[in-house]
Amino acid sequence: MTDDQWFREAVVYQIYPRSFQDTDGDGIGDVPGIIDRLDYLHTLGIDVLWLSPIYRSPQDDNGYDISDYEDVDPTFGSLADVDRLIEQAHARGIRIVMDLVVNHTSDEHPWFVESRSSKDNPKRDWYWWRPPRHGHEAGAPGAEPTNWQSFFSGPAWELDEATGEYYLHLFTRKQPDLNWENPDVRAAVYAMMRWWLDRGVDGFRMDVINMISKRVGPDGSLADGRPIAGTVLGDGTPQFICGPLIHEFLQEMHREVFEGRPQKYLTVGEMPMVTVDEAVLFTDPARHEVDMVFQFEHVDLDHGEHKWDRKPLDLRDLKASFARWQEGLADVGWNSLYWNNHDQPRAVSRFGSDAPEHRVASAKLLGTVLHLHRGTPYVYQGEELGMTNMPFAGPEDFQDVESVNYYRTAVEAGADPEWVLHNLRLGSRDNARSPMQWDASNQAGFTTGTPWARVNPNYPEINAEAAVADDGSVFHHYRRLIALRRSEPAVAHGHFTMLAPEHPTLYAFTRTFEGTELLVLANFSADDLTVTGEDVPGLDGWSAADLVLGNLADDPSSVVAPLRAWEARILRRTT
Ligand code: ISL
Repeated sequence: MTDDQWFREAVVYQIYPRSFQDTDGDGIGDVPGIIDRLDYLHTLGIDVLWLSPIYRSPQDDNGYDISDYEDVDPTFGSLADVDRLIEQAHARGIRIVMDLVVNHTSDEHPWFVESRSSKDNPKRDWYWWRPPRHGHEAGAPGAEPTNWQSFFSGPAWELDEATGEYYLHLFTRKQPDLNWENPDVRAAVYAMMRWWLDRGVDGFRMDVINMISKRVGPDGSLADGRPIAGTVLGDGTPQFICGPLIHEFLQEMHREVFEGRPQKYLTVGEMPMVTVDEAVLFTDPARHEVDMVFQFEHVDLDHGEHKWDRKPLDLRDLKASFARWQEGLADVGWNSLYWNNHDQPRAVSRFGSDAPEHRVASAKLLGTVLHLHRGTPYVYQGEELGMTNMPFAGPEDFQDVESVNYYRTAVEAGADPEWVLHNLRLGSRDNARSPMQWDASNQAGFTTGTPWARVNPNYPEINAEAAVADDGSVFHHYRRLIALRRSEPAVAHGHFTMLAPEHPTLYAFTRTFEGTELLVLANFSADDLTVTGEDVPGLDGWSAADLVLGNLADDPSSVVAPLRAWEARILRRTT
């Protein structure tokens, strides 16, 4: 491995600053809070911190709507705090990766304020402005320039009354899309990125970066849209997912921002709907685009017709998806690995079991399976504690703009409110955003004030202080998984082979590297599971003594002993 591939051996921890640690009592997490918790993160053993946005923002989408890229929002602290964070993280060997949100800005960003001020403003073309649809009056139903639906409900176009034109917003109306075809926009973004690198950050997680190149024109198909109980908007995604200039833009970004610097930075592109074939192109080191992408296939498998329409997950589909990505990026490119982030429900409640008797084992099983795939694992704050989904009582418990919009539009369109609520409980992003549970004290040690989002009432039991003190906790299992990655090169570099793809509850695979073989066996169920030689060819060749890490208190007596409820084993041998 060359130094410029260091990210392959790294483990990244995602912080959602708003919910991590508050220090000033305003109920919202802040940068000094992150600094206070660096020792905890160092104990866990992670290499990189990715911070969700802390830039100045009206917080319409919790900071993914940025009004000043070169300043910190006062709720999170100051630039001086960030400098201190960088310095103190680096002192512990931890790198800092910032969120880069440049598909759109806030509508309060000075660029947009100028752009909307008049049709002939020099920055007009920095965003996507269009007149009403031919033959329609501005503001009339269906007058939007295209029928595209925004990701957060409703049309993707908003009328600006003053100039009579519409602007494009793939997300909320307070997140207008930048026009990347304008070279001045790109130059401004690259300059901002260099400014952060000069401050000492170590890379970027790039928000919806595969949407920056668009064909703004054709209507979307209604049939393939994301119908939300009766809306008749179209699916614009074929026009802006991995659009025509995307590779050109990313290569230019690499040249303009990263090339020629003494350090290899980490770049990860968030790419909804990206395919394996596209991902190979994006992550081929020879093409200089990004190191890895966040793809969504495995977290969309329990979606029905649309994200809110949930269906039970079939483990065979999950394995098939992971196997396809492992194989697709085996020779060229690289995978990112995640169960969780700030947009996804909690993994243990979704892929494991949050029943009290299974929570710890299944959370450890999920960590085991994920970290043993080939790719760079991401741990989302609280995942290492086995934090669970929230017990939401009613619609008033939801705060996220996506959830609030969905509830309103679906109920307005006639959907049964109980059904909508059920979907929100399972799928709302608010599940991931409840405050980090630090200890059993008031508000879980997150804040001395009133937390901006409710603390999960299970914090007296599930919290970091208790986990660190308990050698059998999810925390220590994650610590061991990360340590194993350090001591055993097959974890980062081994060749991946999926076994028993058709088994409904067994997740089994091997990793092989320079004479070492790892075997991972995991029981995705609460029933005992007997693994046979048919599932795992050559099973007799393994012995219980090969066990390097299990997830239950007592190790199995033999390798053929049935896997117990949510049991996961990692075995190792040399050939
Ligand atoms: O969370 C989603 C829907 O449930 C996704 O569609 C999500 O919006 C998509 O993955 C893009 O996410 C990113 O960009 C959004 C922001 O709201 C998310 O938090 C961010 O991760 C707009 O900036």
